[in-house]
Amino acid sequence: MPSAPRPSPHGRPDVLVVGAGFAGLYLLHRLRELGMRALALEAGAGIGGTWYWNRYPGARCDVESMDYSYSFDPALEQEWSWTRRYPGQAEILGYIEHVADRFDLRRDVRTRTRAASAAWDASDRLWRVRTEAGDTCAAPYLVMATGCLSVPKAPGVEGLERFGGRVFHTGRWPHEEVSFAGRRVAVIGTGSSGIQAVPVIAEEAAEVTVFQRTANFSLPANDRPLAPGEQEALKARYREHRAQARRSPTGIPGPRADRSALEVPEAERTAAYRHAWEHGGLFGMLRSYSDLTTDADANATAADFIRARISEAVDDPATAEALSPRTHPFGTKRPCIDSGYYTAFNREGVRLVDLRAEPLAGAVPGGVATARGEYPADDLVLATGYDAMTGALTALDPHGRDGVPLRRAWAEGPAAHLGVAVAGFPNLFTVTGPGSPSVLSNMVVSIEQHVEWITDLIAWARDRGTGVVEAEPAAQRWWTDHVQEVAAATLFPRADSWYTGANVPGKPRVFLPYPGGVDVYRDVLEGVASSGYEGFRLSRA
Ligand code: NA7
Repeated sequence: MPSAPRPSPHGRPDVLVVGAGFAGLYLLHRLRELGMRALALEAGAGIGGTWYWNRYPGARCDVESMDYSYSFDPALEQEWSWTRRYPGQAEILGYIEHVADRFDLRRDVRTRTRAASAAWDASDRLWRVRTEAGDTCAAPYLVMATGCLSVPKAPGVEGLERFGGRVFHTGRWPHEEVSFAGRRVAVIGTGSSGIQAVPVIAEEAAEVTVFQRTANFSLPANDRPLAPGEQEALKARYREHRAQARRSPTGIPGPRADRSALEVPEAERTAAYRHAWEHGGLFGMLRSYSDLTTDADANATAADFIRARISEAVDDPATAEALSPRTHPFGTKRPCIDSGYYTAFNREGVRLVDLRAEPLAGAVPGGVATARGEYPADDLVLATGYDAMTGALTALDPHGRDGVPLRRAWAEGPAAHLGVAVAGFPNLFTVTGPGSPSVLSNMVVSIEQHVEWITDLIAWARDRGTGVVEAEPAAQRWWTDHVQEVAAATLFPRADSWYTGANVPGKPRVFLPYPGGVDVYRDVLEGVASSGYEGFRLSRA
């Protein structure tokens, strides 16, 4: 029996990590603790992942700062201070950089290094990764910490090369200050990025024209500076709060609704929605009743409430109606939280173009054209979204056992056992991969869980036989079917969303995240680990 891989005396890492955001950095820390050498390859010129790239005006997390942070080190969470209820991009990036320095992680990160291809070498039991610059590196284990929303989808806007003005993608925003003073700005896309950016751009620009294909549900963020004493009070019970987060459905502690929206009198229901609207952020409203994501009639009560608030906020009734979502149930496309989105349309110079009434023709010299005419613009902001959850994995397209590429294995849709490993791809792991709660949860909670679980599995495999571990096809089928069954019992499949791959032409339509809840999922993963990793097999190569 060949022996298990051990740390190479020549400096070869035990684990190659792709990505140095929240997931990649914690992997480096955890692997070091387990006595393994790890190297992270990071395409960006700096660390931070999502929060390195997304510098668009108004970029802010939709999970509260004291929840959207690492919990693995009690001293870290006590010494760091947040300034606002919802952290902005710069503050989150500053936090990530602090963590990297505090735990001396940068020495194991190679920035400006994009992994271009990866292949499993069965004879040496190594993943061989080639970078875009042509270097190669190898390690027994490869962990994809590439994020769920990191590869912009092709914008699908004709004629960009003819536009002639400045073109920005929200997810690839320049590092230098971008001024819109006195300029006419066209924004295409009304997901979170567009909805966060529009009010901030509108404060500065001469004109903003927002091109909306699908009206989206957006709730007030109710963002504010943290009040004196508020942070200290939570820090005093932070451990308990973190434990509750891990055992909650979304990774954010909070009350669990146990009543149907249809069970309560209308006045009581409206009061509950109003409370959530005025205080709650994204999850407050979704948590008001137990059946908002499973019962269309219950959902309609929340959707009606939000549409009524849009009518109140927007002066022009035709604009208010165009902004009112009617194509999908509330929550089935990622709802947004905003700071002044709807009221931005009351400003002079801000207008909405409803692409359902006048389809987009594309960019033209000096503007954007629809079926009805041309709208002049100096700058074009593409807030058109991502090839979510699988984009970064299929972009690298690792070749597994017998040289089978991941894209071929996933031709009918992604299949990943428990969202962490893929049958036929030994020693390859995905942090917050398809089939895990990921984007339906507080990402940091889910990232920490995956990093801990995956590194434990690697350590377990390393100490046994050849050190090669792989998901079993039957177990993977069971889990992938289970994810789809759970999704089918919800309203999620009723929307054309990036949760289902519907935003990328040609992408197989499969519900990508696991909607069963962080708490349920944690029980499953703990059960698998304590059974000696049932559903995984150790193999010769
Ligand atoms: P999203 O949520 O995918 O939003 C993209 C938006 O861009 C959405 O409104 C799309 O309309 C629109 N879009 C995309 N392509 C086009 C074209 N070709 N023409 C017109 N409109 C288009 O991405 P975000 O970056 O806003 O947010 C991503 C996530 O990051 C967010 O949910 C948070 O979790 C954080 P559609 O709805 O497809 O009709």
